[in-house]
Amino acid sequence: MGNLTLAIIKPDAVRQNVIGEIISMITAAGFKIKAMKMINLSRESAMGFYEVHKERPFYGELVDFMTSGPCVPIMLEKENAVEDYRKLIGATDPAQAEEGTVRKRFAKSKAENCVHGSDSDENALIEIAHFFSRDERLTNYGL
Ligand code: IDP
Ligand code: MG
Repeated sequence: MGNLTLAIIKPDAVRQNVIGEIISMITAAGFKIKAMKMINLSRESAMGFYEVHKERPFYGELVDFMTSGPCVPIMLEKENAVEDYRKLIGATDPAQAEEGTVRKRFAKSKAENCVHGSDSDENALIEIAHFFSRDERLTNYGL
């Protein structure tokens, strides 16, 4: 069972000024912050990060959205991190998200849904390495 995941507080949540509320929900759920920063993603970086979705009809819209303002990538540690964090954020479409989840509380649409979460242990490591250098991680975990 992996113990790391990559969260991103997306530009729509930064615009709503709810970075603090979302981090509070994350830490209250037992996650430890292992690396964090606020950045403006370049188009190149956003396209690379979402490369798995490049054939999807919403890819262009997704890259536009993710480069529309600053976002906050966060490396998180907890036992069963990937699954537990995805439970905390709720379904991709906030209309489907359960009460008490981050997306139910703050997301406005399926596209602008406040937060990202890795979908597997393998992708978590790839995504953490996309944003954080060895020096930026409190724990290197051999990455
Ligand atoms: P996830 O973020 O819950 O893992 P994915 O299916 O991996 O969802 O999609 C990645 C991101 O692409 C979503 O978080 C959302 O921002 C955007 N997205 C997903 N489906 C749609 C859609 O049907 N229309 C517009 N944007 C979408
Ligand atoms: Mg996904």
